[in-house]
Amino acid sequence: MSSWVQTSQFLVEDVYLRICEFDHFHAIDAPNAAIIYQHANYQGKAKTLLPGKYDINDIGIENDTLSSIKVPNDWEVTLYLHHNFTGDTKVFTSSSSYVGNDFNDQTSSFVLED
Ligand SMILES: [Ca+2]
Repeated sequence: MSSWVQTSQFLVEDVYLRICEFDHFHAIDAPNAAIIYQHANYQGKAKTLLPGKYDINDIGIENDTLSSIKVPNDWEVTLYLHHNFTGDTKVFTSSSSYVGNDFNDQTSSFVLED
């Protein structure tokens, strides 16, 4: 916490999260954030998220609707079929315009690692 750089980064993330909270429908591209989408091909409701662990119930997206994801290069996304990071998983290391028949409209929690 002693360096200016760290403090600055926290401020940027705080402002950024406020923007995301405000705009659920038109999520913004950012170099260090992921975007999850309600429909395939990056369509429908969207939510921009920083790295972290998310349960669908906590982020204002309906359960079992996620269909596509945009992530920066080298990120790892793990989708879980059920809440609380349980059930079958599927891992992505790049953006996916369709998460596949096995996970379409079935994700209930997920982890974003940068
Ligand atoms: Ca969907």
